[in-house]
Amino acid sequence: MATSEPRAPETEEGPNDGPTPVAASPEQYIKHPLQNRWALWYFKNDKSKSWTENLRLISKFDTVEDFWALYNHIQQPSKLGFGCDYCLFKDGIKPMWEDDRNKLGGRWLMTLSKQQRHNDLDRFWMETLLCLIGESFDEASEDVCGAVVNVRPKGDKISIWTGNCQNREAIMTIGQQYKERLNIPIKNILGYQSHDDTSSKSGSTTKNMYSV
Ligand code: MGP
Repeated sequence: MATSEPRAPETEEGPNDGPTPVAASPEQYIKHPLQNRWALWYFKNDKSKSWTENLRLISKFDTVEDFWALYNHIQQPSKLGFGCDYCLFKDGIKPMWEDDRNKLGGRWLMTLSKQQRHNDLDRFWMETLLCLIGESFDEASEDVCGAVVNVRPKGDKISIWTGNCQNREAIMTIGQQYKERLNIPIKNILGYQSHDDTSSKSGSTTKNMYSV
């Protein structure tokens, strides 16, 4: 009786003489792990809600491939509405001053001019993300908690948050390498401010603890 099972054709050479199957190399199917797992947050300024309620977790990732999948799926900062933020933080650290791993810390703050929204904002943010997930600051990368982009009418801001504002050496390494990586002219000064000072500031500026 005929069977519907597909059968290998029988040749004179016999069934085992075909091309030797090549095992796929792990490079072809294993995603490239990152040193840390990261969480991307989105802040939307809804005035009827508290600051904390406006903060939403978008997604977490721990491989290069999943980072790009997420990055390519979401809007660039320059397309966000005023008052919105993205925050990329190490898994387990909430993107707020109050988190245990932020409360003694501070941030390298880059303030952009209004024109830079078109020229630099998206490029700088992508480079900032790559610095974080690529652990680009040598051992000082341990001190990094996350990064934030704020889209604001008065000028956008990008900052790298670190965990302890007394860790001068790590903070300076991060500031210097970040400035180089973004190709910021030497004359443009980046300042580092403690969250303590930022959260308790009375005027419009916070004093710099460090600068590069
Ligand atoms: P912002 O969003 O960091 O900067 O802080 P923005 O909008 O440019 O304002 P500016 O004051 O720097 O000119 C805006 C406000 O959001 C703060 O004054 C706080 O009320 C609130 N806020 C911001 N952060 C980062 C936090 C935080 O970590 N925790 C809490 N509780 N409130 C925060």
